Amino acid sequence: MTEHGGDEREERSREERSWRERSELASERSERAVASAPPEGERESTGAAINVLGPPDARQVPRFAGPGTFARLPRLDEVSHADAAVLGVPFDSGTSYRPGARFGPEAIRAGSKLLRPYHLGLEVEPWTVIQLADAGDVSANPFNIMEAVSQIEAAANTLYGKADRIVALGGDHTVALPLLRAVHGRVGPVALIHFDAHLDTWDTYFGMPYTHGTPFRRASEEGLLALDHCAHVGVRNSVYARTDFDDDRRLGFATVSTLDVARGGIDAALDRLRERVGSHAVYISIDIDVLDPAHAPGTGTPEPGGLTTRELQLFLYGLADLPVVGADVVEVSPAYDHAQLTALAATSIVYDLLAIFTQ
Ligand SMILES: [Mn+2]
Repeated sequence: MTEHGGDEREERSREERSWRERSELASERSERAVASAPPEGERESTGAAINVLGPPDARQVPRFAGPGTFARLPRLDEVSHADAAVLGVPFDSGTSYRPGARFGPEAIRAGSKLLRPYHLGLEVEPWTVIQLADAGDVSANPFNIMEAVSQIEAAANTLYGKADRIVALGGDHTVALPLLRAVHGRVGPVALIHFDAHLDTWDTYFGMPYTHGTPFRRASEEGLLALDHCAHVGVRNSVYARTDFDDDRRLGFATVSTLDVARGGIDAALDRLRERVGSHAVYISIDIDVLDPAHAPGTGTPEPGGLTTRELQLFLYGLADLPVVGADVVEVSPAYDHAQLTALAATSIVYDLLAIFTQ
């Protein structure tokens, strides 16, 4: 910024200033930079929308300062309408093993401060091309799963009045069911591409139908999914029974296992996925445990032999031109994380999804 470049104090030599003067001036400059920094979305002149409000410029407001929203994007109430919104869903009462995904949204937001404006993989500046915003967190009852599911569905439906698409930050995988209900209400049945080490189409746990291992059986039963146009990617050892896959096919899914990816390559897997979804609207649900624990240790049910973060990126870029209507990234459990590995992986994936929304 140059608007205070003509300030008389700027022209005094640094040697003349006392330490106190310099300190005060630095503080004043910093405050002014925060107040007047051009959002990255407005700074660019690449033919993008002029009225898009983006994050503060990290060359003027350090990444570790500024708003606590995802990527320091504006809050939803700071923009009149968002093309896509990030929604935190801090709920993990459907977890079967290690809990803690209720702290996933704040970990992902904390990891997102490092994101920069240009997405190299898709050659786009997401902050500039479309209006993005952070819609905050859903308040979901941690002691009553049924009520929480209803609250998440209601929150998503309300949000759709102000944002066209949602990327949800889980939370455990239970939250995908109410999110799919809300998406179904807008566009009808969707082709679900489900990245996960697990099928999540089991019937019940301990007799309970709404858990993080059952959302997609419920979704299929409720008619939320385009039957026979859905797929799991990244399924691997260990599974309860061979018959799980028979049930799964009947519910409308094909499976691309990590061994399929390792043996046949990502391009062949992408061909299968694209053929599978056809021309249907696509919803992408990503359980962070699809990644190998080396890449994402901070999760509830880690399984060795998973995808690398880079392989998942290649999958997402290969799906970018499909009509993706919504997405979620779930099961980030920061208590089991190390050096933000999982949070940073999740952050980069959310960034990929927002970039896909610009396509
Ligand atoms: Mn899952």
